[in-house]
Amino acid sequence: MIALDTMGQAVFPYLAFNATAQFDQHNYFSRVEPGTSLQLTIMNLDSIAHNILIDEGMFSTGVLLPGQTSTIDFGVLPNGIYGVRDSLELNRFLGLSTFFVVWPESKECFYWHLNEHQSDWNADIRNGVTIDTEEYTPDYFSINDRVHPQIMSDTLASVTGKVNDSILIFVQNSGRMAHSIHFHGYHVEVLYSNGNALDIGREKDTIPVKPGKGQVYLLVPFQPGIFPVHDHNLISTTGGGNFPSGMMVMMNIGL
Ligand SMILES: [Cu+2]
Repeated sequence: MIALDTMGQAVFPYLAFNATAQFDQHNYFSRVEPGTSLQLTIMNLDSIAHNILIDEGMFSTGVLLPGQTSTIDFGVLPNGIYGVRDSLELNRFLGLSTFFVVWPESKECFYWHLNEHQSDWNADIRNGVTIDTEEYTPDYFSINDRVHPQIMSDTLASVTGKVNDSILIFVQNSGRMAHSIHFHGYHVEVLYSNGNALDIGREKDTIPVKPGKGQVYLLVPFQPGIFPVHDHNLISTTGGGNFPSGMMVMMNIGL
C-alpha cells in the first residue's frame, strides 16, 4: 500500500518492479551502455501469476507463477527506450510498469516514467472485483511513481544544470492516456521517438508521448532560471482533484 497524494490521503494497493526483494513503490529503471550484451532477470515475488512484456511484446517472460524466475537474453539492443509492463492491463493500473534505456552516458541524464492511476480501481483489482475498464477517469498522475510536489525531491526527475549544458531527458509513458510534455522557458530537441519517427529532430516546447511509447530529449538551456515542466493536459496536473499535483517537475538552471 502506498500514499501518492500530496495530502497523504490517497492510499491504495500498488505493484512495482524493484531491484531487491524489498518493496518500494518506485519502479526500478536503468540505463544501459550501447554495445552491452543485455540480460534481464525477473522474479515474481507476488502472490499471483504475471506475464511481463518488454518492448510491447517483442520479448516476454511467459507466465511467471509466484516464486518463479525468468531470464531474457536480449543480446545487444539498438539505442532506444524499452517499456516493461505486465501483459494484463489490470496489473498495469496497479503500477506494475517500468522501462530501460540503451543510450550513451551523458553528464546530465534525467528520467520521467509517466503513469496514471484510477485510485478507486486498485483495491477492487487486488480483491478480484470486476471493474469496468471502459470508463477510465484516472485521478492521480505520476512521474517516477510520485506526484507533485514529492517528485521535486527526486533527483532523477528534477532537472538541474547550467546554461549551455547538454541535458538528456528520457521519457516513457506507461499509462493509457497520451501525455503532452510542456516545457516553460526552453525548447528541447527530440533525439528519439519510438511512437512517431516524424518527431525526431523537432525542436519544440510541447511534445505528445503516446501510451506505451518513449522519447529522448536534448535540452541545451540558453538562459538561467527556474521553470516548470508539466503535462499540457491540465487534468494530469491534479491529484485527487487538488491542484497543483500530478505530472509537474521543475528545472533549475544556473549560469
Ligand atoms: Cu504551463
